[in-house]
Amino acid sequence: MIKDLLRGQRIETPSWAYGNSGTRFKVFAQQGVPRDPYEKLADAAQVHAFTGIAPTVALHIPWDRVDDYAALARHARDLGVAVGAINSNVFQDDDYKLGSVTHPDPVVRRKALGHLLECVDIMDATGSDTLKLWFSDGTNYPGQDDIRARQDRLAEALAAVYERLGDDQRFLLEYKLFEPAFYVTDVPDWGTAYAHCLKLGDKAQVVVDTGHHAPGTNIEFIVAFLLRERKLGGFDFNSRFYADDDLMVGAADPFQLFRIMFEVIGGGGYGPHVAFMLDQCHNIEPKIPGQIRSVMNVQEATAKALLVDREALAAAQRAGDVLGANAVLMDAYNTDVRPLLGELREEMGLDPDPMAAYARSGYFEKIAAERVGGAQAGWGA
Ligand code: LRH
Ligand code: MN
Repeated sequence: MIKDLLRGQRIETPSWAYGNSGTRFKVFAQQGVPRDPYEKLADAAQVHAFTGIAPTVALHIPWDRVDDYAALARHARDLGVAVGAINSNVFQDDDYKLGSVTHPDPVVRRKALGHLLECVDIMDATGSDTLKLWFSDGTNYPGQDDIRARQDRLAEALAAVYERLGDDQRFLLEYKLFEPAFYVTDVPDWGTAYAHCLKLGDKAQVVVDTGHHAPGTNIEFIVAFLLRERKLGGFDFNSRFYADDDLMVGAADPFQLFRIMFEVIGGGGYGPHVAFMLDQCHNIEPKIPGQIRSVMNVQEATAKALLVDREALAAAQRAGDVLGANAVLMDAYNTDVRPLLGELREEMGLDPDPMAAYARSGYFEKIAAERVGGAQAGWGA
């Protein structure tokens, strides 16, 4: 039973995790980094080949811009993966200094909306059903712009994108407390994202990036609430010690990831209608192993969450047995699920140890030798 549920797990890796990334202080280049979206897909296919549960890859436009998106989607299929969410980018153009869809100048707003609609065209061309919208829009000083007017502009753009979506398509609106804006961020929290999506309809849902909250935020509460409202569209999984650190999911706080997956499973969110996406940057560690480890971290947290004895938990909760209820959850969390997952991988025809199997495969040595010359992919920031 639990193995069947784990066998059906689907985690989406981000194309940008395979490219160079860093901080404002330094972007460290690495050997063998892809030079184009085709090579990024090839690396993502390795993560699926060794974990068996990472069959889709999120793209980011323009970082993954190509002449023929249908050909790119075919290339993905030939590699055994598929194009997942299309991520818009209205945060790197000089015109967007004061905002994109919320900019005071309607000319800039129209340009930003044009990009969002282009991303829907790319969904049509690649067969993707999900558009992920994150806006860096915000202000840095009180008085810089009118908070309410910016919300009106945002709502207008979201309505236009919503209108353009096909019947089987949806968009996920991402919120973030701050950065790059440091006074007001126009979509700063789940409530703002939820309110905008509620007004629009079922094709608009909220994505929870686990690095986008104020310290101390109970993220699993947000997850439980959004699931109850049928407004949880997906996750951008990563982890952090301080701010939007974009570290490997589960690395900084594996217990939080377990609590999140516990609420996902309990709230009916463990299924194809919720996108489990990674959104990470491997600034210093090797990228493909970093993604394999991240997928395994989500898998381990999921296995532990599936092990929770929910009947015993419900009984303890009904009885007001605080310690008993907590113990039921901690028993599952403290269970070593690695032997179970090793068995599952063997039953799936995979090596029980994906990290060791990838290291033995020689793939890194191959790409390090082949990918010489050309411009390594990155954020281009
Ligand atoms: C913003 C964000 C968003 C992406 C970007 C790569 O911080 O989380 O999801 O577009 O990272
Ligand atoms: Mn994100």
